[in-house]
Amino acid sequence: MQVKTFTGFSTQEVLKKIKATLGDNAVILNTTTEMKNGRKFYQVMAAVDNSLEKEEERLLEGMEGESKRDREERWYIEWNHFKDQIYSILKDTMDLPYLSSRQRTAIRHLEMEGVGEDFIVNLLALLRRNGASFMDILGRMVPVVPWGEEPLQGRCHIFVGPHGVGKTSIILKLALKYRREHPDSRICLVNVDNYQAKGKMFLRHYAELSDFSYREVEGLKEGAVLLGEVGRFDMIFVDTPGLPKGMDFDMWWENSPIKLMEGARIHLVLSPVYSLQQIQHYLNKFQNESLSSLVWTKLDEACIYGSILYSAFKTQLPISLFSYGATLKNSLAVASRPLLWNLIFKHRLPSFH
Ligand SMILES: Nc1nc2c(ncn2[C@@H]2O[C@H](COP(=O)(O)OP(=O)(O)OP(=O)(O)O)[C@@H](O)[C@H]2O)c(=O)[nH]1
Ligand SMILES: [Mg+2]
Repeated sequence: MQVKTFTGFSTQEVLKKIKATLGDNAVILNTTTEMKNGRKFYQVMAAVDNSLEKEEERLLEGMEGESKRDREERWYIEWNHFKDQIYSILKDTMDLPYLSSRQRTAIRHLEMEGVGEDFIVNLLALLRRNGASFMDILGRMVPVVPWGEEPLQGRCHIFVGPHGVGKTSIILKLALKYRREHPDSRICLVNVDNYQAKGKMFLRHYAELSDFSYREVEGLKEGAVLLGEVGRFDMIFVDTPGLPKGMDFDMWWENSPIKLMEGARIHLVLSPVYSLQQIQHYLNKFQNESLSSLVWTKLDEACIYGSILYSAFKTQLPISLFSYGATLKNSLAVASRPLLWNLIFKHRLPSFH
């Protein structure tokens, strides 16, 4: 804090001096007056707290020193805002007499579900160009492949996604489902989540309870052992960690000991409880050409579901599974178009079927 006393024959004169010396953020601490040569003479004690300015400076310096990654992330968010505004203007200027009133209602509903402006603009453009029905066009924009069907078939399935989205839960639900459908099958649960002891214990505990094989892979050595064992199992489910800030899936995958598992299907687990902006961030973070499908969890906790359509449309990855409960029983559904449309247009969870 810098404190100074200023003097003058009028308050205006003194305030001017204070402003010139201490700036706009100065505060008056004390004022006294006395008579000098028959005129009122003012003495004003003022102060300014420089620590705030210094903090601001530090922050600005920090921004200048921000990493290329952070800058790119900021640029990406700004670009997305900008794009949304362009789409919104585009949509408003589109001539829409070719839409029936039912189609208009459906589009309004999709907007409220939060499918995103570019989804709506693309839908409108396709409706204008094609004579096909509304649901056909929507279906073509959003790929769905039920879990277990080609091209998602395979012996090894890896689940990736943000912290706490439900990766471990999905694996346990799928392993139990597979066991029910194939009672003599040999199932192996693999943990590559070497960041969190809690998730590891959870998976190992259930593997023991349900008589599944269990492996932990921390480095290349365990990875190579697992590769040698693949043929021993009918189904292998691999649990991975949520990735820390600054690490993209690409980077993690390149150094991952399970990268060499041939024909493994990688599924990105997301939830509609995240905002569309958060979903866009995760789609960016986990973007990888090896991804096979999108798995959606916590449907029971979400209030809108537009991000499910948005993500499938943007990535053209099929939706494969739905999870709609925290319990392991009766909370998993293989994705299908009827389930998806019921969820989007009627907010009906798969459990109602
Ligand atoms: N309501 C609801 N809760 C769920 C669902 N799936 C998972 N959960 C809960 O979400 C929490 C996190 O689930 P996990 O399976 O541990 O998530 P994860 O992605 O493995 O988490 P990390 O390993 O910490 O990254 C747990 O309390 C689960 O019971 C779901 O579909 N609905
Ligand atoms: Mg986990």
